[in-house]
Amino acid sequence: MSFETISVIGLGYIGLPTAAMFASCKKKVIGVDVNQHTVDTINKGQTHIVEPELDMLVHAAVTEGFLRVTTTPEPADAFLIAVPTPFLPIDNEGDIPQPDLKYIESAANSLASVLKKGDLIILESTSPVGTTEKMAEWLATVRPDLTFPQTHGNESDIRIAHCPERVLPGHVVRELIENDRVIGGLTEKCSNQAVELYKTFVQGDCVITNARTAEMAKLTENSCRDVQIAFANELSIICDRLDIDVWELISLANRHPRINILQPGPGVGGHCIAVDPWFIVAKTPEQAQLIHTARIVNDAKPLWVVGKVKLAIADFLQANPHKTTKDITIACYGLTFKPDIDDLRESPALQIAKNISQMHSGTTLGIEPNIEKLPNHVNKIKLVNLRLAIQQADIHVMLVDHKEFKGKPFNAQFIIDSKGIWT
Ligand code: SAJ
Repeated sequence: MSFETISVIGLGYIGLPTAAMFASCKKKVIGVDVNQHTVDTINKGQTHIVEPELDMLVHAAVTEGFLRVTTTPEPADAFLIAVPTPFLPIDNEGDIPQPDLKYIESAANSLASVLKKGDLIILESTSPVGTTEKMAEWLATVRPDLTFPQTHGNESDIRIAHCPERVLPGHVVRELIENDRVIGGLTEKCSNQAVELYKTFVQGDCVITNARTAEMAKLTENSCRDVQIAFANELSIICDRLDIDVWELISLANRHPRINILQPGPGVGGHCIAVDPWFIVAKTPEQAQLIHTARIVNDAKPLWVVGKVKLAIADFLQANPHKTTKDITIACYGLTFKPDIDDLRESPALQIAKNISQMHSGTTLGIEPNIEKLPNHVNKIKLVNLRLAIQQADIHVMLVDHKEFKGKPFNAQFIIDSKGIWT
């Protein structure tokens, strides 16, 4: 089977780079996204995402005619679905968030009308165990004229596989090429075809398993990291209580040949590690005790940082009795969910800065070199440059270790350093 035309549905942080990679290998790629602005931007050869090398790849793909983007699916030989899998709204504080599969369902329904015998469909979106099978059922219901792997095995008209993305934001293009891929076909034939498709640009190994294991592999990777970060975050709180420098402690412990503790921070953000472990907890709440606790530990860290800011305000007022809270300017350094990217999704730093700006009657400054404009819901944070913040702020809160902030740029009495780069 040769895949002449490939369609990528959902042109976000994963879909767009993946579409551009296929196009760079001179495949005809049809990108699909429901957002008209995204479609218009890409068709002009531009990108709506900051990611190294991506703008160049997309520009070349569009100008050379290999990538075209639309709002509705068109016929293709292979379809990759890379849409978000968020949570359903939570009714009560403390409830376990439940996954919302509506974007996968609507992507599947929209491509169903253009499906033809021999097509391959790959679900790349991070998904709770059982989603690929569910998607196959949805498709079979809409297209009773075609046969599917769940009923016709290797002889099915349509092939379906789960192949989770595993690339790290900031290194997406390199990791798309170099990382190994887990390929979970609903049948052996589905897996083999998916491997053939990815081998277009993947230099890593394409390892075959079944769809449920592939789904669980992705959730396991991110849960493992979440649990490890929770350990580091808990250590930072213990060390604060015991007056021990947690970063020195971790670097000492990591000299042990079998210890590799991660770094504490203001919390865990992004749309992956802060989300995916819940998919395991939601499915097996009785069994997933440690994974659940790690989520709670990491989610509590931003409020702990806010607590430290409150203490710093009290200390500042004690040291400056002629001043009131209104006179105090607090600077929050970094607002994205991790260093050197422009992504504010599920950012603990933004949550902390927002929280400070709402509780604090004085000025709250935000310093974010990767963002030009802040979203409306954080309109009490004043976005300024580093120089101005250093001049104006009384309390300095280090939240994201962007390269611009490295090598302590100033001396100040009141510093809360959640990343350990100024202490
Ligand atoms: N963080 C810490 N301490 C650390 C490492 C990270 O507090 O030592 C924080 C970061 O600041 C950030 C969050 O964790 O807020 C997540 O950052 P990350 O760099 O660990 O991961 P993501 O979310 O950018 O990407 C992860 C990756 N998964 C793993 O490394 C297991 C990536 O490979 C996945 O493709 C991605 O999730 C995804 O899309 O699922």
